[in-house]
Amino acid sequence: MKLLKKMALKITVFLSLMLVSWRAVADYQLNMTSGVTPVSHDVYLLHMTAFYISLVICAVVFGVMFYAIIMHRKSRHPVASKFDQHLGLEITWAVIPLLILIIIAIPATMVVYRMNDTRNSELVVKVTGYQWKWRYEYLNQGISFYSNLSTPMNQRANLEPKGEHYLLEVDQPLVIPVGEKVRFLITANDVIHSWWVPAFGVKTDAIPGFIREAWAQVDTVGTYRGQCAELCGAGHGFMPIVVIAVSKADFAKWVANMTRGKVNADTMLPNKTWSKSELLQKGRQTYNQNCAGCHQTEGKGLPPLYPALASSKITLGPAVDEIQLVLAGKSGTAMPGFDDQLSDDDVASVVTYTRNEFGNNTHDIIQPRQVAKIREAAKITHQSEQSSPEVNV
Ligand SMILES: [Cu+2]
Repeated sequence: MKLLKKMALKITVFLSLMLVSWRAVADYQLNMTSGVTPVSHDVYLLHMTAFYISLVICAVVFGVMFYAIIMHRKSRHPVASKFDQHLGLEITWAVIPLLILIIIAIPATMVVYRMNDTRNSELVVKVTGYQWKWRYEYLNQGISFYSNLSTPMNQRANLEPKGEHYLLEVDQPLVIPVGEKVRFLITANDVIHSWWVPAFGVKTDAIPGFIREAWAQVDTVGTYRGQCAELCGAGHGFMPIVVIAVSKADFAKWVANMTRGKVNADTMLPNKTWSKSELLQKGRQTYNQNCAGCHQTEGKGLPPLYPALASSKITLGPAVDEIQLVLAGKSGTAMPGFDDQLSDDDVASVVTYTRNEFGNNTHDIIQPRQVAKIREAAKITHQSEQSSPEVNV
């Protein structure tokens, strides 16, 4: 009686634990989602078809196996039959898998074909992977921008609680209209990255020197998140993708705003004189987005690969040298040139920041127009270098 009671208690505890954990499990989804584009729906259907075929194979194979184990056990069949070389059986078990493979291969080929069919697209976006950010260029609208991780440094350093979209949020998301076929031209500037948005069924390697294509036609307005899916260096986990799908009318408004914003930025900002605190504030932001991945938040770097900026020859030496280094990079090292990634005010603020932070108290203030001058001078030198062979001829 005591034993029975003990057993009943154990079973009750086990069942209630199962109930609790089942609730926890219900929050997770094991299967793929069907996504929001024709390609992702196709991929999902293909996946489910292959899954059900596997289930049937599994049931048949295990059925035959257990039948043999039970019906031909030693107590029932002490002497095994000794036949071999059954031609009909050999042919059957070679042909059946072949047929199954063909049955799966036909829809799979059709899906791969459809995935790569980028004809008749209404919008073309070039996607370029950088260490560690994405650049989006709307080829016919003249819009181009970089999309940087926007999760605050304090969350990354475990000094603040992590937000809902930790490491899956950016300062400027890609915006596309719903119901239009958007063609993506995917490439990279430095190493191999991979542009992966699960809800679109798109995961395409971004390879320097190659342009690879993908497309999406989103049915539903919403925000879709993805990540770089190719191990691309120390900041691989810090280059998320955020795509916002909006109605066609909202997209037209967004394009108009972006184009207007660009005109303002190009014409207004270089004339402005920035205060030191403005520069430091913007500089901190620019630094955390572009530099902290290698040189670290505290400017200590990760020597010898990523040098420290605290009390370094660069941040304490002439400001012109530092600006030139930021713009042009340093060949043979991991330092890329930021000439086409950072605006004049970005460079001015980040250089001001690095020369006044990390114990580098140079009191230097760099204005965007100084950067513009250095940039212009570098362009002229570059052009004359390029044109000199023609002069010699
Ligand atoms: Cu990457």
